[in-house]
Amino acid sequence: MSVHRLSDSEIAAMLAEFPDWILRDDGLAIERDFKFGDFNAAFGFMTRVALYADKVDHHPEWSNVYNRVHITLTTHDADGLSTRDAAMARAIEGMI
Ligand code: H2B
Repeated sequence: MSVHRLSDSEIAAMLAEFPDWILRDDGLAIERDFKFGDFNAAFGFMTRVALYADKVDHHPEWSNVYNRVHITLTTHDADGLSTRDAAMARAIEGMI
């Protein structure tokens, strides 16, 4: 399934909406680090994101070390960023 890839100005607008997310050096993904009080809180957050991601069929690339979670959002079907990443970032911001 091919998905529209965001233009540079659309990416700039997305970054303005989500100031805690940074554009990866290659411009193909956005990333954010999260820090929680402990592993339980971090994994609870990951569980909420995982259930949502499965429902909307858009999946984060992520890693977890104890109370830290690193999330990378990109759209494989667009070979870069799409509105699906903006929607996922928006949803994630509401799950912290
Ligand atoms: N997740 C992400 N991050 N990008 C995609 O392009 C994508 C996905 N595509 N999850 C979905 C699944 C696709 O592979 C399935 C077949 O709908």
